[in-house]
Amino acid sequence: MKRSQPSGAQKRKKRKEKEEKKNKYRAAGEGTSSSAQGASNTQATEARNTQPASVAFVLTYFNVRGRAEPIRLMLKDQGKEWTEITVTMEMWQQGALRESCLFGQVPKFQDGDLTLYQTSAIRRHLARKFGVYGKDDKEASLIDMMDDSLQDLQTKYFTLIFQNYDTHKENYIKELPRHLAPYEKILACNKGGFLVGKQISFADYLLLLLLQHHQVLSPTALDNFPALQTYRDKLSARPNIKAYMESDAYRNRAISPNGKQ
Ligand SMILES: N[C@@H](CCC(=O)N[C@@H](CS)C(=O)NCC(=O)O)C(=O)O
Repeated sequence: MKRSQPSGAQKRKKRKEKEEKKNKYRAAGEGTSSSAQGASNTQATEARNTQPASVAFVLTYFNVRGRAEPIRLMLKDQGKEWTEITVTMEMWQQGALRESCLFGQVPKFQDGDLTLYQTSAIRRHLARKFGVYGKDDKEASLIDMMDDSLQDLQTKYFTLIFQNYDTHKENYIKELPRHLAPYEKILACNKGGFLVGKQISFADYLLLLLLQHHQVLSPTALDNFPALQTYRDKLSARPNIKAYMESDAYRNRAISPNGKQ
């Protein structure tokens, strides 16, 4: 049987419904009308208010450090402003935001008319933009290598936090020196004081955060790693990083959504 074609009025109705759905998401996402975002709205609004008109960075993520923190840390260290759209579980579960994200996940990052997903791509995009991707191709490749290895460590850490914290924490801490040793070796050799070369790179932001988070997990984690300690202190003393890490925005933002750390 021939299916009946939707009439013009039906088509218009469908279009209107679609538009309404989109607007609903927009309002919730920007946090201007949704009470679900609570305190985080203030942060997003503050960022918007202090942002020069020419800056159009927008980061969409949950109110945790998680995968977004290396992005935030790089933006802070480089003195950039951005608008933070804080996603609540309630918003996420509604589904419209998830459906609007290319791979159904956040972080989402907007740089003007460019929308990016995938943390690594976002970080590398900003690193190229800010000139923290090495002085030449050789350094860039070494930075990629360091960052990929750090992401391996981050994945191990996330697995512990999200999947088997109670049963595996002790063993994880026992194994940790083996995972930190390569960075100790690199930093002891590199007189530039960074993972690669003589200037900070996007990989350094991830290492600094991983060191901090592992020290929360195990306060003695760096005891036998003098070069890592010096490195942590040096990076943490960079004025913008110091100010950020002493701020409530950073301190009050949980490392993970399940409270494990
Ligand atoms: N490979 C992706 C992974 C992103 C990812 O796992 N995002 C999580 C938050 S950290 C997420 O969106 N979870 C919600 C979901 O998958 O429904 C990236 O690095 O950006």
